[in-house]
Amino acid sequence: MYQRIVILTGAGISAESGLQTFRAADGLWEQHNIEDVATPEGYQRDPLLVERFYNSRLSQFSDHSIKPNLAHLALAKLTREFDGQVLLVTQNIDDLHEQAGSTWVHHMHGELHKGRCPITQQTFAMTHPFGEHSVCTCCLPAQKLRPHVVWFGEIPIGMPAIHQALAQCDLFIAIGTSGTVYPAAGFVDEANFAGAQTLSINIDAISSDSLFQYHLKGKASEMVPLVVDKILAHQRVGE
Ligand code: BV8
Repeated sequence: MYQRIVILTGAGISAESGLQTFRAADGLWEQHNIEDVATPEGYQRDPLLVERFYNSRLSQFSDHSIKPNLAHLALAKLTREFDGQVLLVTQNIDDLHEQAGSTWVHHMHGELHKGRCPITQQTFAMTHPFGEHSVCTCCLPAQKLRPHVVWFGEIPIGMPAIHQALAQCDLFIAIGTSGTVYPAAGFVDEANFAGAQTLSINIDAISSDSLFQYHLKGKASEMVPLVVDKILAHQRVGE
């Protein structure tokens, strides 16, 4: 049935694992202005505030209560068992796809568990919270690491590879994303242009639903396993 699949996940796939989304009533952006915590200007203006924002998200993982849910596990099964090509692109900076067993995850907005040297752009696994003690080993004097995260106004990671996969895909599935941030929100247009089938899975109806041929309304942990089973059984999705 399908040969080349592109999957885009957003904060909604991690919601059932206990991680806040961005735009829910109790979401991350309700407690902070995007401009203050997710832009280079905000980091320049008040690095301690931004470090506190990302350290609070890092600390959620310290008690190991945040685990992959059935949606993450189903996508890992798809990447293992599908006999065609799957590109798993996530807007999320958590590592729940990797914890679920997905081996090749394209973090287009970066990764929470990595810091980046502001001089060399080299990335480092975070062993301490962001701050004076998290410094690079590639410079003298050592430089304080910034979050390895794509902020608003910065260019997402690996865009050429994503555009190429979208141009060739025959199925595009967006899971748990509000479709409000570009360029990710425009991927469905590229998939439609490529003649792919397009499916969105979301607990709510969202404004970009009309751009998708199919929409499954429900929790990712319930819908994604069903869709993965259909794909592996060589059935069309969305019907
Ligand atoms: C760029 C990392 C240039 C940080 C993030 C005007 C028009 C168009 C574009 C722009 C514009 N002005 C500025 C722009 C560009 C800007 C942008 O799009 N702004 C928006 C606000 C208009 N974009 C950028 O700046 C990007 N860079 O454009 O560079 C360029 C581009 C290409 C090539 C050359 C140059 C960079 C954007 C990256 C910003 N960084 N994250 C961090 O994580 O701290 S964005 C952040 O929000 C996330 O990463 C994610 O990408 C984004 C959207 O969030 P979602 O994942 O969708 O989460 P949200 O809470 O919104 O929604 C959750 C959904 O899940 C909901 O729909 C909910 O119903 C659903 N859900 C909840 N629970 C469940 C569920 N679904 C299923 N099951 C459940 N259980």
